[in-house]
Amino acid sequence: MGRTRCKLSESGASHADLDGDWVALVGPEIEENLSLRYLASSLLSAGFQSELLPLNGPKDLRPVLGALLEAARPPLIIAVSLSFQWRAMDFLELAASLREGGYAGHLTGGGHFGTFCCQESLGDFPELDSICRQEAEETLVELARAVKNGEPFHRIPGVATRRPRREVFQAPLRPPPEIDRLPWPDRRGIRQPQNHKAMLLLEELAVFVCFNLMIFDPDTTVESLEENFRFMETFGHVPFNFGRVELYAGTPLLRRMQKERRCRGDYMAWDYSLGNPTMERVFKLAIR
Ligand code: B12
Repeated sequence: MGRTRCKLSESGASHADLDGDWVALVGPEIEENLSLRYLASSLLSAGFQSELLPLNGPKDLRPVLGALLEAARPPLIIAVSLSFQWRAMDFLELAASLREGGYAGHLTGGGHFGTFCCQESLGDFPELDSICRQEAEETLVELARAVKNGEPFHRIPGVATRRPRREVFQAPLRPPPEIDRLPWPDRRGIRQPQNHKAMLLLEELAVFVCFNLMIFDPDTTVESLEENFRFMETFGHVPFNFGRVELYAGTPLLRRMQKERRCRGDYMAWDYSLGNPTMERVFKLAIR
């Protein structure tokens, strides 16, 4: 079969060279797939690299299949998005083709449709090893650990799988994770061109916006300031102001800055210097 190649890291830079165990996250990437990007950041914080492989329609099937079957190191887990019911057949077709092509690793799925139809999907598609039901940040990490260590995974909360006699077994669901405790979604591949494209799209749709740009923050660099300037120049007709990120009570940023001993003042008005001395001078010239 002649395969079109889909470069791994199509959606942006990969975290590393995928020399360790990695998880392939395959799903639609129309705009940004927040579901997969939350899963990617949780995997990374548990030590698993991942790749996001967009499968936006049948034309992506062959390139994605090629990238997965020809990867220098096969993924520990291939996780397919079963969020959208009307797209489920594309992803299940991918699962079947992966098995035909020789992928012998763990194949899981997840998302709204998978959650509610795990019984039927696992019954009808022997290619799937498991389905992660509902919010899956913790479930997928625990599944990856179990698969890596060759441990049983059928009792991991949230996992549905087939038992030896082929009946589907659903472990109890877990309570949804606390959003504040989850790592920020992985936004690799989202750069200035995507933000500019989003603005143009909004304008086409006659949606008018204004901005409060926090161009100075504890970690501002010359490059990040220049990037913000390019945005202001390109969209100068849009109303905006700009300022510095302040350290408000109760925020994770204040906690971090206190831990790093970078705060001055007291709880009524914390102050700080920007980490980059050049940027601190620019800030003083621009605002103070
Ligand atoms: C944002 C959104 C969109 C955005 C998606 C932007 C993007 N790129 O992410 C846009 C506007 C593009 C969109 C389009 C559509 N959407 Co929509 N969308 C949503 C919405 C409001 C939020 C989804 C979201 O990001 N949630 C936040 C993330 C973090 O949570 P999550 O998605 O639940 O993901 C968690 C778990 O479900 C699970 N999980 C999810 N995916 C996967 C994958 C794997 C491998 C694993 C292991 C786990 C897993 O783990 C995640 C982390 O905990 C939901 C409603 C909802 N409240 O969920 C509808 C929803 C998902 N959309 C729906 C529909 C129908 C559509 C459209 C078909 C509408 C249309 N007719 O065109 C299209 C389909 C587009 C396509 N893919 O082809 C339905 C799906 C119903 C179904 N089961 O099919 C929903 C549930 C709304 C509804 N009740 O009708 N949508």
